[in-house]
Amino acid sequence: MEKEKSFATRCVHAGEGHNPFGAHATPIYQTSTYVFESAEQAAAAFSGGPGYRYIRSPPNTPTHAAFIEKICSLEGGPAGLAFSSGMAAETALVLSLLQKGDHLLTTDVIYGGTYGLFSSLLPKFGIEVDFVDTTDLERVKAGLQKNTRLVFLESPANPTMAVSDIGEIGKITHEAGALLAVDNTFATPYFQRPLAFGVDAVVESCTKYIGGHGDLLGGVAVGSEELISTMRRTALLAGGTMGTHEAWLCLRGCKTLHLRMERHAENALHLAKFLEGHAAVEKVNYPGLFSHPQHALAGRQMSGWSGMLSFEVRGGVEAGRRLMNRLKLCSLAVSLGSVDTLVEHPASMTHAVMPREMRERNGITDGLVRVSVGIEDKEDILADFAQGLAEI
Ligand code: LCS
Repeated sequence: MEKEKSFATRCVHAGEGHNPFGAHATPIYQTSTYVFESAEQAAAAFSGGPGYRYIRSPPNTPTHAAFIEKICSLEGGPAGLAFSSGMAAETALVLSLLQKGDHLLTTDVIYGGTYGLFSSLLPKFGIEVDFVDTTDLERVKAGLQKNTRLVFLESPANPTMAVSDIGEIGKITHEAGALLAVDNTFATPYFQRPLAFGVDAVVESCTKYIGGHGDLLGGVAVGSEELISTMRRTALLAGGTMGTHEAWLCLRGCKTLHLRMERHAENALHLAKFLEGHAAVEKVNYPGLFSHPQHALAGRQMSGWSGMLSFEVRGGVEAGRRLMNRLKLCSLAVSLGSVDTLVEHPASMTHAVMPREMRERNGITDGLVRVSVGIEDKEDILADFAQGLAEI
């Protein structure tokens, strides 16, 4: 579908409509393999020709192809690939671009699973990894080495919402001869399109806002045809392909992405302001607040603040635990980006794998509570936190 259509129209229409029998909704092509009309046709398909071959082999199925066309249209990239999880997308990215002796420079506030992949798996393959504060451009410059092949950012970052300057880091990275990848899970293409800043690859966990309803596991990578074709070879060999039903759920999720993200962001700002004014709250991390250290930068590179925030309760970990145990409407759970509000404790849950010293240095304190603000009525969410925080 042509790019000129507005984002909302592309959410609904991009990738759709290539259906036989006039099916209105894209069908779920629940098949593992494909039948060829001749041995010659099969040989051509397996020697790099177009078409479907086998479900692990991109383009996987027509359902996957429809989802990839839609997400590429939303992220503004020419090519994409769907994975069984966000972690599978990241793994395929690093296995495609890095080899023994290479260096990966990444950010020091990052999802715990990504931290684990980079800090414990990659060094096994002779890949050096450094975590730096990427909100500071000087540290990024200082962190680049002769053998740096990839810089990997998460912005806004999980769970402190730290925002890194994607455009500037892209320039610095490219001058050093490396590539830049951005994890766009928190902002989604609705609020941030890293490829427009010259980034080489976007990866995203579809488990979150893309699926949007907390009922699937998936991931995606979008980038240049050259980069994605390298990843296709890795994905074919390493596996980690998105399931067909998940591709269909992601395709459907994208159709309401623009509506959901607006409400997530409206509710998150409302809750962030309430928490910032609450006597029991020490500090709120939300890019939409003037108190956020990169508020101005976030305003330049994002078109909205998205639905994630974190905050420190006065009284530290014990007060945080009391709050989480008292919440009634909001659920205590990891993951994020679902229609309902989820609350979790990064230090003991999503980021427990990170050494305490690194967590403390980067603001992932024991008292930090993370909220994935849902699309319920904002006053109901606020009332739940008000009762949870009362006399804490
Ligand atoms: N990137 C970010 C920013 C994430 O937050 C996550 C998962 C991933 C990648 C990995 O995606 P997955 O493989 O789970 O699809 N974040 C989680 C979180 O904060 N709580 O539970 C999972």
